[in-house]
Amino acid sequence: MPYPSDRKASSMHLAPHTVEQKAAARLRFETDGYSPLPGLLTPDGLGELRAEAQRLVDRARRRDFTMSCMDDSPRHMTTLGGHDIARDSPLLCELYGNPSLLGLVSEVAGEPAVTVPDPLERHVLNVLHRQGDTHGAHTDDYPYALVIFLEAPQSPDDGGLLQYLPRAGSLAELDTGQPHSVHHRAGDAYLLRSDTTAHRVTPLTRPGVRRTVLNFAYTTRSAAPRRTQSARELYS
Ligand SMILES: O=C(O)CCC(=O)C(=O)O
Ligand SMILES: [Fe+2]
Repeated sequence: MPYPSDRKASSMHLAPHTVEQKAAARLRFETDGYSPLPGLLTPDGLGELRAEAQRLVDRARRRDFTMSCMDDSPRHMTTLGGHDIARDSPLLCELYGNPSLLGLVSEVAGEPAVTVPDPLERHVLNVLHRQGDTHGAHTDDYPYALVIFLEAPQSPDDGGLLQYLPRAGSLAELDTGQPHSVHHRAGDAYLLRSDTTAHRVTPLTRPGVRRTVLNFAYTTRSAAPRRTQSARELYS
């Protein structure tokens, strides 16, 4: 169902967080470089955003390759880049810059987060939908990633787990160290310190499972730009 072009994301899509919830998320983020934001989306918000993703996914591209600038880690997934989202989805663009959302990210991050100018990478859609699909090891170019789940595997046994290791010296430490592994549900989100935390999504283990996320990148006014080839390889 297409949205009228004046359709606005609103607080209707986002569940309120209490002061205590935000303080706990801030503490977790400070320690782990990761904080879950369970139930970030309201049930209605999840329904509308999932419908929006279904509408957009026809324009997404299948990607199957290894990324040389990220230790040849695999990408088996379908993606839609920020420039395509900007053209086709006023709803997602508005949600990306939504003041309530930016306020929440800033509170959990512990510093004012601002939107990323790069049209390709600022907001992207990632879909894992075949057995074996995976988003391999990497770090992001920008300091903060807000990942919002629109579809998620039912069980941790289905794969699609986020694995992350804060302040990792190298991507190889995801194999040699003891990364955290986390399962999320549709409507959940998490904030990641994504430029210094090695992370990846484990392969889907069976057919019929889908994992669809929005990744919203944020930065700060003082963050030094760090540009790799990764976004161009995955989203252009
Ligand atoms: O899907 C996820 O949980 C991680 C997404 C991610 O790391 C990215 O898009 O850079
Ligand atoms: Fe990432």
